[in-house]
Amino acid sequence: MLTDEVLRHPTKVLTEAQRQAYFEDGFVLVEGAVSSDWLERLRDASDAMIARSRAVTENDDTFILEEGHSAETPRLKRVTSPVSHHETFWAFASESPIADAVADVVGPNVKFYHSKLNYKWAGGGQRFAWHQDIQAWPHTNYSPVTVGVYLEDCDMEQGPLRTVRGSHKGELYDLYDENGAWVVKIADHDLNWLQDDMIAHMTGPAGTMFLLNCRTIHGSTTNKSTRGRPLLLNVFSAADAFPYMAQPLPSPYDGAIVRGEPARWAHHDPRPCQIPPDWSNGYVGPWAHQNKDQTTRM
Ligand SMILES: O=C(O)CCC(=O)C(=O)O
Repeated sequence: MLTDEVLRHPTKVLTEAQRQAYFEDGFVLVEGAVSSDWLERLRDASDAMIARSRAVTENDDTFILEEGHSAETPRLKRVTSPVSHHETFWAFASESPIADAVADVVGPNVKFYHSKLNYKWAGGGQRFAWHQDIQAWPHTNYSPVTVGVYLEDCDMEQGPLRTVRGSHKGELYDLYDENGAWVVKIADHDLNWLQDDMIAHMTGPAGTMFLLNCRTIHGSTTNKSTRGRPLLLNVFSAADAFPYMAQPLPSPYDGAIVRGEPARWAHHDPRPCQIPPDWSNGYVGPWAHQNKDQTTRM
């Protein structure tokens, strides 16, 4: 659905100004978007996952471990596809107002794509180099949007997600390095135009939500604080956007329609998209590549 058509539908969760900001900037940050009831349920589900991780000693399909992880002191980078592992995460993705917020920016027909829970543990945590998401999971159009929700307060010390304002309107960059390795990182020389005042930090109290367009350049630094930064990320698209490469984070809910109706016609955006490695034999996430080069511009 084209933006003009989306705008003909009144918003349900965002204000009109927030929706305009999303289209203009490629993201929007909304404090107090998630109720305390949902937050409590999500934290309980997260605690249950952390408890399960105590029995885990190496990365597997569910847990990506942070250095120093042990049964006594769990340290997680990520729970992959939380919707596959705890019913609360799917209930939140499908029943909570976040899917309505997505409808506000993609139109009334909304499809679920995948989810992840990035912890960024206290005193370290994963950093993410500047990148765009859509090259990792190309779709027939650029409606895919990630909804981020902080389960705890997140300030500048905790390595909040940060975005480059308006970058969704620019080009898609090469996420392979000069040796052809998939590094999920935009090369420094491609970002020589980037100024500090173009960068927005997604900080806020627990329950803060942001919507991030799939073309928007974003990243985050390490967590220098003594507090963790659990960030739940759910990706949705308009129902008329169809992925054409293997799903990197499969779940039983791939392609589930969470609002409105399935599409009978695919919508195609003519702008080209880079193709990722073939994930059909398993996904290798950015942590496998990005922490090798700590000098790179963040
Ligand atoms: O957790 C973060 O800070 C960034 C996550 C991210 O950029 C991604 O998963 O694409």
